[in-house]
Amino acid sequence: MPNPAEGAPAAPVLVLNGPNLNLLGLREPRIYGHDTLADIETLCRATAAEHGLRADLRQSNHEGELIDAVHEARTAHRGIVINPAGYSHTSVALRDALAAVDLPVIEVHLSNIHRREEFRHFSYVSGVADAVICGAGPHGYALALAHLARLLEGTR
Ligand code: CA2
Repeated sequence: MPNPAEGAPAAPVLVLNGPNLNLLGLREPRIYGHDTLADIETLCRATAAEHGLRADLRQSNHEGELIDAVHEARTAHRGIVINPAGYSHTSVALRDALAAVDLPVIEVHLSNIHRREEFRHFSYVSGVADAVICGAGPHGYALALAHLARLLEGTR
């Protein structure tokens, strides 16, 4: 039963996944492993709960929808964990949106983008992220949520 003395529950955090991540577990297991996006979302919900957070999960294949989700997070969320996928390497617009929202942002990549093709080594998002985690597979999302929880400690 909610305790009225504690006020409204704290806003959730947003876990945002970019293009093609809906195919996880179905193709390219050598690079991205066997876990599906649903598996990762389950992990995120559980990890968020362990840290006293609630996670909202979203995935889109469309740059504008990702940007809209970031804008909505301004008022609806306390922080963002984002795997921008291919847009990491191309999207000034997504970077601008993340820079504009004034929320903690953790960037996650399943693979180690620095051990892959040269065009993946640069991410527009990294320069506006509080932390960047790559190469840890799905566990990277758990690390990101744990770090976000630390950043949010004492805030509501
Ligand atoms: O390692 C990551 O998490 C990436 O963000 C994944 C992106 C890639 O463009 C980035 O360079 C690194 C690609 C996501 C596509 O995921 C697929 C999953 C299964 C089959 C095909 C693509």
